[in-house]
Amino acid sequence: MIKDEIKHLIEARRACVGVIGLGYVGLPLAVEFAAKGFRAVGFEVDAKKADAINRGESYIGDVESEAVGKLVSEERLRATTDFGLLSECDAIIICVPTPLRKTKEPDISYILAASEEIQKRLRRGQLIILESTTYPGTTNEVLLPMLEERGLKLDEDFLLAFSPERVDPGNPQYQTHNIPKVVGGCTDDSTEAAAALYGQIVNDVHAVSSARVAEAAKLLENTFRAVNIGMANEMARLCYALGIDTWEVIRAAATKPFGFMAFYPGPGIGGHCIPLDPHYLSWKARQHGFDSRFIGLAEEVNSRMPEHVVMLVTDGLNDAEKSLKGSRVLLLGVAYKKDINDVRESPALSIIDRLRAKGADVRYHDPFVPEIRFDDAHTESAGEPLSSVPLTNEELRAADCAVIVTDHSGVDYKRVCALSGLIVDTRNALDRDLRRDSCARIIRL
Ligand code: SAJ
Repeated sequence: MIKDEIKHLIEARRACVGVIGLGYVGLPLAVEFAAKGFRAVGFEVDAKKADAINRGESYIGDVESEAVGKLVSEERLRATTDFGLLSECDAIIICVPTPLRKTKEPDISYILAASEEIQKRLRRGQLIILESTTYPGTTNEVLLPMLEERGLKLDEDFLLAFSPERVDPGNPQYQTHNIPKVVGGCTDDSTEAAAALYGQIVNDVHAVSSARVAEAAKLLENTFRAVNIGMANEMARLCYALGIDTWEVIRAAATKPFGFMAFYPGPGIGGHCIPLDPHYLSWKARQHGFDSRFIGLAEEVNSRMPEHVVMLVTDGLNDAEKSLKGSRVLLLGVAYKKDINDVRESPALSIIDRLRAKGADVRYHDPFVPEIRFDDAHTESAGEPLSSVPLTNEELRAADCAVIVTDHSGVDYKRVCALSGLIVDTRNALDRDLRRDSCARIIRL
């Protein structure tokens, strides 16, 4: 039974572990296995990344270059663009992106490319695991046929499983070793072998009965967030209409010690998980004639928050007898969430585009993001980059409206309150004292 052969190699830590994709998921994973004594080989299509790793340089915030350098010098870790080396790996873990197409349909092209590379070198005795977030059925319906195409058979010759990634970049409390790992194989042997592998680096492995269950669990986790954030955003628009302070309402509800989990309104949702993952689930549901309305509704509410923010700015300027057209609007923060530099799917991009479409002179300050570029989805801004301006007193005084889009910790909100005439706070960044002592008109989401 190859399950026993693979488990033996794993338990003896003689298994060679290959990781395809050395991004914020793959690199920490490869480093964890290498640090536990396995030989880890990272496969990258980007030679610059592979070279950096082999020089002992990390380009991922959560991975120290010193750790990489030590493991590379001990020949425990190496990176390569030569996918021919996949044949040497006893376990291969796929950690590639799963974006959406412009039609909001799944784009599994990266998974297919990685699977083709594996298929060419697949040999008896290998354990293949997919970690990339994808719709239920991908492992069984897409990967398995590809891997069996050349005559090798599941369970007899190779094992195949899915295990969702749960990396939370920058999280000081949860790293790979203490985030429970869900594992689901296409067969029981696959589940058992994959659980044995992750059991070497993770304290808690949660085995489920199939790859589909594991794929669906991941999508539930992130759809849960998107739907609840959507509820918080709808509550914000409702409270605005009723003249009630949303944040005070949520703070009060959160005193309930059971049966409630606080989510907060914002300018919209960004990142490469929450805005995208639910569409993988709804796409698959539609293939089975099922309309997952919560996902669609959450998307509708969340994607309209930039429009709501622009309305707040317009209302605030109007009350000061100013038109949005010709007004200078200074965005504070453009990253998709606080204290990071990632602007992927950031609502700030849509807010800037909408403000520009109405004739506003838009600037931004973000200590983490020196420059932003717009894709062709942002019609008013396509092609022309925008650079972060220094947060000078002059900049603050000259703005007709300051909009807090990302509540970065390092911004001097006291000075913002002292020098701004109108502030739209979409993140509850200004506490009660700041609001009380400020002469600015402050509109909160
Ligand atoms: N957001 C809100 N209100 C909230 C929470 C988030 O508007 O109450 C916004 C954020 O500002 C951001 C977007 O939603 O624009 C997504 O925020 P997020 O906190 O979900 O952060 P992400 O996108 O980095 O999500 C990742 C996910 N991790 C993985 O998929 C492995 C998610 O499952 C985690 O729960 C999340 O990190 C986390 O908790 O940090």
